[in-house]
Amino acid sequence: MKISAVEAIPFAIPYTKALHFASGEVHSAEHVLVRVTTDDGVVGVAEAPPRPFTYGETQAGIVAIIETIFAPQIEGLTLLEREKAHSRLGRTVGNPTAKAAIDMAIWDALGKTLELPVSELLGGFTDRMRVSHMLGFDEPAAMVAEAEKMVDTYGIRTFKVKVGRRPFQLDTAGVRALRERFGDSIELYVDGNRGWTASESLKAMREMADLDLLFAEELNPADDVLGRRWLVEQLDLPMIADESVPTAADVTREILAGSATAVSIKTARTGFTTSRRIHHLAEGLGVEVVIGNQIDGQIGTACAVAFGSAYELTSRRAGELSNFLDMSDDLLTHPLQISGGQLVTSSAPGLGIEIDETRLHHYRLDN
Ligand code: MUC
Ligand code: MG
Repeated sequence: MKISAVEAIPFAIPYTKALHFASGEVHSAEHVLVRVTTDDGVVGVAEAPPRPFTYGETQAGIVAIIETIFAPQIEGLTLLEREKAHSRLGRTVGNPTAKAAIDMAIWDALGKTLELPVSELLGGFTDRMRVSHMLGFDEPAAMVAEAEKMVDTYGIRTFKVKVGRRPFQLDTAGVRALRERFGDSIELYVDGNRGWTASESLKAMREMADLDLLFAEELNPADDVLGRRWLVEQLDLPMIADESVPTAADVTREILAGSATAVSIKTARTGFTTSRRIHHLAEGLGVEVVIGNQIDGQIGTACAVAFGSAYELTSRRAGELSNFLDMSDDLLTHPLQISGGQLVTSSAPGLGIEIDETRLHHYRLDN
């Protein structure tokens, strides 16, 4: 049960379809595979997806901080000393995805050691989640075509539409086209990735007032505290905080300040140990949560569905679990399968996933 090694392996897998949104774009999954090995030979895995435009982490930076700062702090702890690991990683400010991947790899190794699925160790509420698909910037007709493919192929009926362009009509036209094509057979919400000002956000949301949106996420800058509170007061739908709440303390501040009314939980950003704290906090504060996607590959998605299905609150809404569909390949021996609009969490020990060593050898950047 004692952790003997923490490794950080950079890899890159191209996307077949790039995702464009207000704060950036992703063409290749340049992630870091984190492997935690114990003295009795158990190996836990997770992946860290750097989002330089959001948190300032880069692939090289994640490898460096894990190898030089985090691994020496974690090696020697047992798999049950997760709070000690959390406390030691917490001495360093920032670096959310590097910390989260170490935390989740420890949970995976613990589940394998105890021969229990992580999702059941976390809470065991259900074994599946409905899936929400993210539609990046595009022409309205192309967005409708992509949504049709998701409905027909995977049964997905919830869509998060990226917005935040100028003029805002570029985005509202796409959302309207989706509602007109599918009527009330789909759920729709929008995510601005901080692209608009508060007043642009209000104008855009008013233009979409008849489109029955579920949520609006991070429409204007995270540090525009008063603008965000003003928007919450004007809008009659939950405002999700995403980039503005990378920690549990940020969730407390945003919700109590009245500048958000719902929270995106991303396991890629807060692992299992901190996501659990955020879940409990959201439950206590009585706010909705959505399981978000940090543009995860299949390893990260397995983590997100394991966490999301563990609790009633996190499994109530569709989780963002489908970005991996746009990758040309991945690292798992058994690819995740979305069908009937749902993703089932593995019932095998740990995260229930296995790394394909041939694929890892092919895509890793350090050999
Ligand atoms: C999202 O919900 O914002 C895009 C940027 C990022 O940090 O995460 C993704 C998805
Ligand atoms: Mg977001």
